[in-house]
Amino acid sequence: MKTQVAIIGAGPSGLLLGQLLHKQGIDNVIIEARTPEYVLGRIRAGVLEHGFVDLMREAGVTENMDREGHIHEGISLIINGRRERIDLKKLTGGDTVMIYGQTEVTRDLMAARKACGAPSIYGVANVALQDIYSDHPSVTFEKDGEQIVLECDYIAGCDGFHGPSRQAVPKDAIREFERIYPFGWLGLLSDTHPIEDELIYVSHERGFALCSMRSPTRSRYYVQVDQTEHVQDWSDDRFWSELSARLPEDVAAKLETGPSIEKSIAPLRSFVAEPMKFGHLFLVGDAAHIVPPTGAKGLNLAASDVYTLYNLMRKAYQEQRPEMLDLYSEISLRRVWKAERFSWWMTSTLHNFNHDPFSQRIQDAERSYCISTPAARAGIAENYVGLPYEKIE
Ligand code: RFL
Ligand code: PHB
Repeated sequence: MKTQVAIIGAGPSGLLLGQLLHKQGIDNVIIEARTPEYVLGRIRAGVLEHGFVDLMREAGVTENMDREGHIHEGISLIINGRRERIDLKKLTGGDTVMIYGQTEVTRDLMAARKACGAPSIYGVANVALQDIYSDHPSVTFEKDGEQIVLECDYIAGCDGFHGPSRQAVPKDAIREFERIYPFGWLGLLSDTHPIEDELIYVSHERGFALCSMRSPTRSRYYVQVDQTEHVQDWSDDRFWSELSARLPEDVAAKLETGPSIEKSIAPLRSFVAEPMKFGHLFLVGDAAHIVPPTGAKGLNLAASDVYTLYNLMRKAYQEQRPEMLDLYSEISLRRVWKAERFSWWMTSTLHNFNHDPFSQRIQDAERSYCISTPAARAGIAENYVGLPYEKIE
């Protein structure tokens, strides 16, 4: 089997890259370890930057998003009972975010791929990357017991944090930066009306909480929990009462509770691999970097990697300038580290830690300052809506 770009992973990174390349006539094959149903069952992101939405538009996959996505012009921060709205639109001169779930994005991209007939192979096993530093790399894998060799010009490793692409890189060619946070997020999805029209981030003495949503009838809530907690110890009732306890009384009074559709605990981690290109292999999205979810940046960062790689691949194939691909790491990492910084800052400021007295006072000051002036709020807004993508000349 032969293609131009072998894409490992059919999460949002792989599917979006595949669709954009296909539209430009650049041949690609996507291989995925799981089934489509399994991929769609993972409940993750809900907030899309406008850059993400623009890229979906370029891929021609916005029909459902335009109909069902909701534009949000602001978010609220409630810190020790003091509430401030961050007016995203006003503070950024017109930018907003879109509420549309990762599940829906993935479903739309899967449907578009099926409709255009580009090949995706689900349920593959024993994926291995070969000869990444040569001009003729390949990906080998098993499908239904048959051994397949996929020859290609380039490999896009879109296989998430635990996938084989990053593991295929020689240890002395890669540098990894990591921070693990001493807590996790317990998330609950329910078919209940969201507590308010906009997202609310809460910093409370009992811990962080987030009120989010997927639609006007579907809510997504999170509470900070100790990393030793187990989801089976959290009945729906226990979750709802903990969430209520972290909200101001007037807000908690509006909380509509109901049975959970999904409930899970996610660990929080910051991680960056440098560089993101190794010979003919490119790491994209979670395969290269992880952010804690507090800044809503993970999926959005995956999209900016895709934007950069897609545009550089166009230069390589359509203008015969393959050397342009050497810029991939440098351009991607500039934006990655800014999003890492913002996600680390949101996490560090809004969650409870076991701080020493000095660090605790500094955190108190940060919490009080960050919502206190229009300039401080503007910094949050600018990062939350997403920093601009670097144009590729
Ligand atoms: P994914 O989604 O992990 O997809 C990788 C795919 O690769 C497949 N794979 C393999 N395929 C073939 N062979 C193998 N050996 C393979 N090994 C793995 C996997 O099965 C999978 O299908 O990575 P991708 O595409 O880079 O997308 C990244 C996003 O999923 C992630 O960054 C976001 O979900 C993060 N995130 C959020 N991001 C946002 O931008 N806004 C948010 O509001 C937001 N909220 C969140 C989040 C992540 C969360 N969790 C659970 C970590 C909320 C949460 C709770
Ligand atoms: C979500 O709706 O799942 C969500 C929203 C905002 C975040 C993280 C997750 O910062």
